[in-house]
Amino acid sequence: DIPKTQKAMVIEKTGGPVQYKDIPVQQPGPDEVLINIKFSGVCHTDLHAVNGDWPLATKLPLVGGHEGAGVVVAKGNLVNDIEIGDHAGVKWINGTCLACDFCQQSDEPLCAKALLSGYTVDGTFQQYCIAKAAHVARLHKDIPLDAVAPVLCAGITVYKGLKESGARPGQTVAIVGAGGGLGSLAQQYAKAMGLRVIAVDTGDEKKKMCLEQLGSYAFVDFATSKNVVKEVQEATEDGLGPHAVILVAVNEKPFQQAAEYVRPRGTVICIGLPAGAYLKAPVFESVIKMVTIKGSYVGNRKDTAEALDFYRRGVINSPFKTIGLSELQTVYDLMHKGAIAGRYVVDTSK
Ligand code: 8ID
Ligand code: ZN
Repeated sequence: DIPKTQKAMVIEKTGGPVQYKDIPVQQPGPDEVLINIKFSGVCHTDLHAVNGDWPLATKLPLVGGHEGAGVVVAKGNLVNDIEIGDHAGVKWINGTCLACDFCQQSDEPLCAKALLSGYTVDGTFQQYCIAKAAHVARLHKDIPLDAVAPVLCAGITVYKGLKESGARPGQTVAIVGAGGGLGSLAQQYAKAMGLRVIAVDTGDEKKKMCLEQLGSYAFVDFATSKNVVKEVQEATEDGLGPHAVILVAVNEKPFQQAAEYVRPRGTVICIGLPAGAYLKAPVFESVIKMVTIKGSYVGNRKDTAEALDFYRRGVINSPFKTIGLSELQTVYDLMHKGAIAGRYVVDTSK
């Protein structure tokens, strides 16, 4: 039975606070499903949304969250390829037009009419969330709903970023921001894809996690290193630098360093979205090293299915901690301080 009201974390205005509230459960439209969210990951994007960090307004009031895993409990009359009782995931791309130039070429994240979960439409920090059936992630019933939640944004995004980098098995990739949510999953995906990983982040807890749990062979501490560029290059076998750099830090500095330490012919993939940040690279080195610098934005439906398939095969084991939905602010406070190794997942029943 679907209740009339539910628990949710809501912000009334940009800047917060985020409040635990009873709000109505919505009905899905003809092409939508209603999902009983059991667990949701907390992405730094959710904190950017609260803080109004980006030049794109959120809806208000807003229910954030876009890494939600749960069970389909209702569907519109046009939905015939997902059933009530199926397990499903709500991701950042809540829906797209499916008809524009970009959607036709499976670049759905580039659709001008894309609905964004927990940003332009209400997201997964509630017990019942709506998404377009076409975009809902299909989850096998043997997948645990808590552990898979972070895959629904962090996993898809870093998997796509690694593909966009063009790095091939045996090559080396630097993951910058390795100790956070995206970074920890990036190490696991990179390893599963046959890449060798240099982790860049700070602190002993993250260092230990990267080297002992996530499979990186080197760790560069950006806060204590005297020369990050040199250290990253020296961590590669021939000293020429990593073939690819995946930037998932929430800080402008590494976006201005990566082109310096990436290998000639190498690729810098920008994923992190620090407020007001600019890319900067020396023209001389970028030219004579033939460096590629590009952005990568979540993933399409196929990337989603592929990233989930890696997870289901048991090759993605990234640490997460679970906390009640009502304690979301605690997660934001830790995240703001850079004090989270891995990902937090909220349990919507608490
Ligand atoms: O599609 C996309 N492009 C996409 C998808 C999802 C998330 C982009 N994002 C963006 C988020 O909005 C956010 O800006 O990716 C960024 C990272 O999200 P996250 O992994 O959820 O954030 P986190 O868990 O807070 O991890 C950030 C890590 O960066 C480290 C921190 O120590 C933390 O571990 N870091 C920082 I801050 N400065 C660093 C530096 N100079 C650094 N690591 C290395 N060098
Ligand atoms: Zn996210």
